[in-house]
Amino acid sequence: PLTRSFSMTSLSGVLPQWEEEDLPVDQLLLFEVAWEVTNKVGGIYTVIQTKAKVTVDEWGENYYLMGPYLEHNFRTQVEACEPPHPAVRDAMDALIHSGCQVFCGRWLIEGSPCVILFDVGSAAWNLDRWRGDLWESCNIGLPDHDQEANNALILGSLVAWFFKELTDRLGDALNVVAHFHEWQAGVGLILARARKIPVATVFTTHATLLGRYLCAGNFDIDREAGERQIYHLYCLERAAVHCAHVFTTVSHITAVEAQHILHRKPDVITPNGLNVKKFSAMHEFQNLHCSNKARIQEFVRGHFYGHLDFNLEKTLFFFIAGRYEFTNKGADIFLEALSRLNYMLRVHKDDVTVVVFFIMPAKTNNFNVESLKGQAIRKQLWDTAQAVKEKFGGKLYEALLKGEIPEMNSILDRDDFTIMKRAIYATQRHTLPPVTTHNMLDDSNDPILSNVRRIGLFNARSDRVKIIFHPEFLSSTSPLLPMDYEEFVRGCNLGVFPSYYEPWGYTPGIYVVDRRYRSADESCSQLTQFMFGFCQQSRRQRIIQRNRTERLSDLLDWRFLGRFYVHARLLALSHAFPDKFKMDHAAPPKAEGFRYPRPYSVPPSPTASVHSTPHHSDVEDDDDDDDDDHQPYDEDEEAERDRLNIRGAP
Ligand code: G6P
Ligand code: 1S3
Repeated sequence: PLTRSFSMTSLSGVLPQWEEEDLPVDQLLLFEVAWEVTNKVGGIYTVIQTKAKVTVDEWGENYYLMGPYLEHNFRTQVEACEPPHPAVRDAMDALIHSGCQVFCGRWLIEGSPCVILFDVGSAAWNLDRWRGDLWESCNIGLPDHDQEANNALILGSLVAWFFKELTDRLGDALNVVAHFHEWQAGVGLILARARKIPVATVFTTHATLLGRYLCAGNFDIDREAGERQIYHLYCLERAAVHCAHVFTTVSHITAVEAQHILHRKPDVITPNGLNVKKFSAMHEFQNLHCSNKARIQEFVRGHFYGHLDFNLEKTLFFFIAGRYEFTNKGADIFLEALSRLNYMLRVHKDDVTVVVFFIMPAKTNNFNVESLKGQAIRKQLWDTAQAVKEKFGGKLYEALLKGEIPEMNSILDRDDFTIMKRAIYATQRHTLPPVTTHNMLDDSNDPILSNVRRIGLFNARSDRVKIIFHPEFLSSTSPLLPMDYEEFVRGCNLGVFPSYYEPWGYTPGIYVVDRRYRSADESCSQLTQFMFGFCQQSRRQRIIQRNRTERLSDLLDWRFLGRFYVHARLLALSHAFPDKFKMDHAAPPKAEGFRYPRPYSVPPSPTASVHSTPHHSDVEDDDDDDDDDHQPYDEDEEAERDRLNIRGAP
């Protein structure tokens, strides 16, 4: 038998060391199943997409992701190919020969993992039969009208069928680990277990259904689920949790919630990581901030055409992004705090302007004309400026060749002035710059727009806080704001995530708004103070804060956090195939001993910066000489330090 053992030691000042034997991946196939594979809906997409690289590094061609086939996603994100493993190909073919559409390809992300995608629509004719199968196996009945539940059933039935075909072909040659994320993928797990298909199963819940609905309080969970008409979904979720060999959640707080709501204590906590890109010097990502901010500024120039009476050099970009759950994600208190911030900035006659982006997908009917027109006008002004510059430059050059300094007033003729005047006239507008970039399908009931109307933040000239609601996830191919989310985040100054319900926030917590022991109003005041304080920082102080934030990124690196997944898989194997896989120490690895890392390349920050919360000094600075918070701040040195910062040599 193969015996795996884990032990952890933590060394002061470094990541915990974890000695482990590698899994015998050549004797295994790993499948991860999720509704968000190649399909961005919320945070699970980020988990799966960023984790792919470390998982492929470990598992190579024996790793597959599975999810729904959506034509647009496949066309834009996947390169079709044959599955590398013959048994996987044969299992896929078995489904295809029975009339189902199954696709395989390389997902074009870092690591290029193989994906197997199931066309749910092509198998919908089986729905009645599969509803019956589900009832037979676990007495969960799904109502006809619930499209989401039916899609989950079809995907799950296809996945379980696939595993049956696969394991029949593999025999004892290879063992299969199947990791399912969230209830939408859970049906596959329930059916696989009910049919005694020999796969080791892991189920991860990223957020419980009822948690999303309820957020807090004591309640009768069955009654609540029934009243909200999600009882059947709750049953699917709970069944998947209890069928899994190993159950995991993404944070301790969600583990507590799962214990109460789903009645199983998670075996392992699998915190979410990121595929952290290491920079050899601080100025690299500072420069990235600068170049990406310039792209956001370009967009803002177009969006606010005719109203650009604010100084873009003194404009800060804030954002909130994620699944459109207005209250859970804290968009409600964010808007309220922005309204208060607007008032404070106006009263203090501050010359700072804050442009705030809400990136939350809602139902839309494409971009609106006014937003597209703004970018077209900006482009026209740019082209005009370039044309005049060319002409001016050409004439100047000719004159200099003749040894003359031309008469500057006559170097451009009347036509040039006409072209420029017409370009300026085109920037006249009789409406305020739009709050939303798209045509909303339900404009009047949309929670963000309704609240914007209530607080009156309509992008008026006098407002110091401007709002842009982009109700679609960002994409580098957008004709409006062609940027990836990662680039956009880099270009912004502050992300604001004041969630009320959040199993795992992908943010390092520079300011922490307390939402647990305070009223919504108190949290809102706290958030307003944080944002107002941020607006009062100098550029230099923001640069220091960015340096510090970047240092925290090691906390979220999959190279460290991926180990919890390794542990969960091994635990599942030891439960499913106890004769073959044994674990010496069943205790999961701990993250104790993690210290905020301080790369050698980081010089002591020379300048004062505003404290973040919680105060970092206990944790970060106790044995380091970076006592910059206590240094006097010298405004005169700021420009020079900026210059040095660009060169990366302070
Ligand atoms: C980076 C660049 C600096 C730039 C600064 C702007 O640090 O290296 O050249 O001045 O970003 O920061 P801000 O917080 O004003 O966007
Ligand atoms: C959930 O997705 P969400 O954005 O709806 O899962 C994410 C990944 O585990 C998690 O980060 C987030 O808190 C949850 O909310």
